[in-house]
Amino acid sequence: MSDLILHHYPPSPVSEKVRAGFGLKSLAWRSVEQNRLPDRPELFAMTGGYRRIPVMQIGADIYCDTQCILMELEDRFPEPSFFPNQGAGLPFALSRWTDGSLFDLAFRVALAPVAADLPPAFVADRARLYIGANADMEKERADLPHTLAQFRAQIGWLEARLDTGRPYILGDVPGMPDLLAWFIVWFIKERYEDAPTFFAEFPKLQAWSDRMSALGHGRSTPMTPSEALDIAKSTTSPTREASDPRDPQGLTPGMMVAISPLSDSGEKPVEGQLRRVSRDRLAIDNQNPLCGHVVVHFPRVGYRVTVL
Ligand SMILES: N[C@@H](CCC(=O)N[C@@H](CS)C(=O)NCC(=O)O)C(=O)O
Repeated sequence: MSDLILHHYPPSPVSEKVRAGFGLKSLAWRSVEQNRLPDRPELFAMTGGYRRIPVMQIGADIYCDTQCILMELEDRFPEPSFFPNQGAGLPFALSRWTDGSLFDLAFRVALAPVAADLPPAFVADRARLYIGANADMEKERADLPHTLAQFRAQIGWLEARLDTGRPYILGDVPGMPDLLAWFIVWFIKERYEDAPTFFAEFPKLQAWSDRMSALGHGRSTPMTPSEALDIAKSTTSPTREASDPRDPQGLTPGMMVAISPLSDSGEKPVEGQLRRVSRDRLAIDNQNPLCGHVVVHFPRVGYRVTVL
């Protein structure tokens, strides 16, 4: 199998979910550091313009969104599982909370107090992405006590869960629920100045956080964006066509489609010809002179697919 390649940047909290997943499964991977602002020509050539981070690449297969990345890692490296304790399915439901409303609160807690001191282009870009076109970080700063009250109560749910005597969210071994809680806690610990005071009332969460940190990130070695591009160009994707006769949208391989996130974040859709259709995922063909032919994979949940 080709190397596992992660396109990310170190301060990215959503990437931390996958890096910790590599740690949980003790995987070796190649680390391609991307720009924090969306100036990523090599990556965009491969993804067809999907702008979020992280993206996983295996040869000429490109996996967008952590839902898709975690599914693929579980398929390829089933042990140790992301779904221990008969936990299949539930963690994806949990991810709609952690990656949705909980992340939105964490974003405000981490960014609002310091927005005035950060590069304006960075703040404007992220505020547009996570709060919307009318984002006002000054207003968010003034509203921080309310945001913290909401966030604190929900972090309290994790503390209550860990107070049942088990070391991890769903029992004695770590799994995807831990990765989901971890990237939020990691984000706040890394970026919120008052994090030590904030977490002081959550001793179980702090002990769990030490265990999560000890999982590590597996073994990574650096790679440049152009090396990753060369790998895509010199590899043929083994992904075969697949269809799903029960698909509610009647999607079938060969159709031209546009795929865009459901959030109102102004992101451009990715267009391509469908190759694989299933209940959980889609894959499209993407052709670009920089990377040749690649197959780009997306999750179904959270994305709208339009037939062109
Ligand atoms: N649903 C996506 C969300 C990814 C996401 O929002 N990532 C952040 C980085 S932590 C991002 O892409 N920010 C904008 C950017 O880096 O251009 C996933 O699960 O992968």
